[in-house]
Amino acid sequence: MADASFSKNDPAFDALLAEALSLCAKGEGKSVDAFRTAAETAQRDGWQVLVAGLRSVGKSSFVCTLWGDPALLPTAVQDCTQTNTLIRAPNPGEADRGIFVEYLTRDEALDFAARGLAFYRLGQFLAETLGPLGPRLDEGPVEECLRSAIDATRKVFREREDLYVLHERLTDDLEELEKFFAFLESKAYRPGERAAVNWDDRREHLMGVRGEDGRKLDTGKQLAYRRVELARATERWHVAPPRVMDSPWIPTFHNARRAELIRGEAAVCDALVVLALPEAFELEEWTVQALKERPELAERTAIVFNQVDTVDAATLFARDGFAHAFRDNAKRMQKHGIPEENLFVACARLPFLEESGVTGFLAERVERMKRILAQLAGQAQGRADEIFARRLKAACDPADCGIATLRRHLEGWGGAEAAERRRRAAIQALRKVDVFDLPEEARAAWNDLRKRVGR
Ligand SMILES: Nc1nc2c(ncn2[C@@H]2O[C@H](COP(=O)(O)OP(=O)(O)OP(=O)(O)O)[C@@H](O)[C@H]2O)c(=O)[nH]1
Ligand SMILES: [Mg+2]
Repeated sequence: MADASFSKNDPAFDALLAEALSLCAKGEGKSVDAFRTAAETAQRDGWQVLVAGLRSVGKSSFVCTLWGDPALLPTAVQDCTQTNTLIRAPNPGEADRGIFVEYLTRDEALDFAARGLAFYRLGQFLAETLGPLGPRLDEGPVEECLRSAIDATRKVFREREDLYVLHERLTDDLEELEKFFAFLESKAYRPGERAAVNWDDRREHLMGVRGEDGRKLDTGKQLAYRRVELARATERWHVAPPRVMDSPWIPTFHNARRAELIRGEAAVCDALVVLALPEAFELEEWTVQALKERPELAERTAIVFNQVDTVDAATLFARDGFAHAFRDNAKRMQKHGIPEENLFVACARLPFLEESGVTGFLAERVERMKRILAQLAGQAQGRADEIFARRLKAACDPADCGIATLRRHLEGWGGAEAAERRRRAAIQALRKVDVFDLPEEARAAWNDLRKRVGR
C-alpha cells in the first residue's frame, strides 16, 4: 500500500498503526522509539503549536492574547511558568475552563530531580565543605542520593552557623526538594496519571506558590508534574484552533525536567513559535538540535520579536537599531532553514492589558504604549515593501499587535495538511524500524506488515 492511498480519517490507516504499535510494544531501540513517537503523533486529534523562548520574553502573555483570554495564564516578571502547559479548546460536550494535571511517574520525577538545579547546588556545596567526608551522591538509588543530600546539608547548617549564613540561598533549594518529597508522599500525587483540579487554582499549579514580591516560595510540587492542560474556549481562529503548548524557559544547564519535556514536545509539534526580545538573536542550542532532527519543521518555525514597545524609535533604522538587528537575525535564521517570512514582530502586552479592562495607572500605560507604537509605525512609513516594515506596522497597529498576523500564518500551517504530514511521517518511521529492535516472535508479522505499506 503506498502513502497516497491513505486519505483523511482513513480507518485502514488507523488499523494499520494500531497493529504496528501493538507489534512493537515489546521492542526496544532508537528506531522503535522513533516509530512510536511518530505513530502516537499521527493518532493525535488536531494540530499542535509549541511556544518556546528565553525567560520572561512574554511567552505566556503571547499565548493569552493568541487565545483571546488575558486571564488564561499567569505572567510575571521572573521565572513564572514552571511546567509545560497545553491550552486547547474544550472537546464536544466538555465544559469550558477545565484544568488537568498530568503527573510524572515516581521514577521519572526522582530521576529528573536528581538532574535538577537544586540537587546540583546542594551537591556542589557538600563537596566544597565536606570533601571526601561528605555523602556519595553519584551512586546508589537516586532517591537515597537526594535524601542524603538534603540531610547532610541540613546537618551542616545546624552545626555551622557561619556556613549557614554564607549559603542561606541554598535554603530555597532545600525547601524545594523537601516539599517535592512531601508531595510525593501526599494523597494529591497520582503517579503517572492525569487528574482534574480546580480552575481557580491554576496560578498555583502553573507557577507554584509565590510571595507578594513574586519570589518563589514553593515549586517543589511542580517537580512531579509532566504537564498542565487547560480546556478553554476561543473564538479567535478561522480554522479549528490548535493545541498550543506554552513552555517554561530552559536554564542553560541542570534542568533535565524542563529540557527533556520541551524537547519531547518539539519532536511532535506541527509548528514551533520562538519568542525573543527585539534585538540581536540566535537560536538556543536545543532548538538548533531539534531542527536538525526535523529539518522540515524549519518551514513552520516562527520567530517572534516581542516587546516591540521597548524599541527606541529614534534609532530604529540606525546602525545599531532594531531594523538592522532584524535583518541580521533573518540571515542567521536562514542558515537554520527558517525563511525570512517566518520572522514576526509583536507587542503581546497591549492586547493583554486592554482585554483585562485596565483602569487607573495601567490605563495610562496603555495610552503611552499606543503612542510609542504610533511613533514606531511612523518611522516605517514609505518602507512598506520590506518584510521588516510590514511586520513592524502590523505590530504597531493596536487592532493587530502582530498577534493577528501571526495567527493567520499559523492557520496556514495547521488543518488537514498537518494531519497528512503527520501520517506520512509515521509511515516513514514505520519503514525505518529495524526488525532486530523487535522481539523475535514479532519479526515475521512485522515484515508482513512492512510489505503492505510498500516503499
Ligand atoms: N513592554 C512589554 N512587556 C511585555 C510584553 N509582553 C510581555 N511583557 C512583560 O514581560 C514579563 C514576562 O511576561 P511573561 O508572559 O510572563 O513571559 P514568559 O516568557 O512567559 O516568562 P517565563 O514563563 O518566566 O519564562 C511580564 O512582566 C510581562 O508583562 C510586551 O509586548 N511589551
Ligand atoms: Mg511563562
